[in-house]
Amino acid sequence: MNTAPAHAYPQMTEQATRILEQNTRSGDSGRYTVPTDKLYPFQWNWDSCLTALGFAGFDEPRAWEEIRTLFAHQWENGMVPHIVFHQNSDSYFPGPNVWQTGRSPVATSGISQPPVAASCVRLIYEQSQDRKQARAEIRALLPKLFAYHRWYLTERDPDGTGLAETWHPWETGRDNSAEWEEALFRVSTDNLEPYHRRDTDLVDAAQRPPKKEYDHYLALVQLFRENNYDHQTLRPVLPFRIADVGINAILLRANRDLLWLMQVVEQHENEETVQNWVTLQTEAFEKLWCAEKQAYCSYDLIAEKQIDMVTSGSFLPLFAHAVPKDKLPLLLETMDSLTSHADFLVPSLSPEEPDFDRLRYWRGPVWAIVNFMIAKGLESYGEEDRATRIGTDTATLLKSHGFYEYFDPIDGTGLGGDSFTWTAAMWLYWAQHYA
Ligand code: 9WN
Repeated sequence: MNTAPAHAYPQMTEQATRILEQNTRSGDSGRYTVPTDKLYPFQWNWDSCLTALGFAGFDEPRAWEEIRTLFAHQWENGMVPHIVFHQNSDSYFPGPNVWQTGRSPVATSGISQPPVAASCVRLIYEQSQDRKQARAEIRALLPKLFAYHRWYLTERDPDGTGLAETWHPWETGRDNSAEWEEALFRVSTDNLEPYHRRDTDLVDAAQRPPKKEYDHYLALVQLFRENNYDHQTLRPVLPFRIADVGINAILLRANRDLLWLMQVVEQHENEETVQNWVTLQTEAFEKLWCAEKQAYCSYDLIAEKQIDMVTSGSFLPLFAHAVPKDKLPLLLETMDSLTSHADFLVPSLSPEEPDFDRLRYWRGPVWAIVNFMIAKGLESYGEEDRATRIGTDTATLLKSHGFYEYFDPIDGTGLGGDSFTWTAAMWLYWAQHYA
């Protein structure tokens, strides 16, 4: 993948490094990064794992520490929360007093996020200079990673279908994707407590989810809270249960990478279980193929129907290497068709979908981290040209507009938060090679 010499843009690299350092905070369990100052003042799950890749190139111990700090807050049932509230802050809503998960001394949210951890650990190991430390870190992390995946494949898949369930749009990491709308609006807001969101104090409201969606996000949090985060009582009453194509692709890749990590440190204890998950998940992926859209789509488990929309998530099965030979050319054709409406790949929602909105968060804008995963997936199929196109688009966006949270797929304008940690990390680890 490395087509240009690293550090071809020394100022960009310096700036990206500074962003990682400036967004570093100290917690009781170690250092961690916030995704960006003020807008997201805590530690987020998949942000931290992907950010560790950025650290890996210039400070390996710091990369491991980022992941260690996150996993220090794993729940007993294996779940790794989507937010760890290390320090108090009023600049984000909802905070720990809304979640009320009862975790102490450090509060956390009560839902998870896409499980990219195992894959990031593998990538850090692959380029590590200090193999001794890397192996020790892997040995310590393995049982935690296994418990995390087991949580997804048991509590979130009690019937053993091979598709993990998502119970809140925030878990998908693609929060306001149009895919979730119909299911989300089934959640009753009748008893919604009054609230004041903070995100729109900091970012133009046109770039964030509308109030109606926020109402439903919070009503869903209330439901979790009323059921004490107990999966057995929650599942039957939840109006929102989705098989998200993104989470399931990331989880499948994560299981493959977990097997790989087990080989590296010769710890074979749970190998057979993970191998069985991989087989089951690979078969289950078939259910997410939408012939009409020529793409992978999420599935509404309550309405029992496919959510037939082409999103950036539709291409994440490439990252999982879950696309069979007969479907690959069709999926690639769908990806190519996006270029007739968007100058920059990969829009989070296809411009051909009626809900496309070039400015609004996960309704159209391009995200560097998703691009990275799709490009990685393309490479694994030998699709170098397409991977290069995505890498080059990402590098151009960052060079021309800065380290923003997301970007307009039509003119490239930087949107959402600025000096964004995982965007900077993606430059350091990946996109700079395409500059
Ligand atoms: C809710 C931190 C997170 C990302 C998500 C992104 C956004 C939070 C929010 O920011 O979500 O988790 O309040 O909007 O959608 O992917 O992890 O960067």
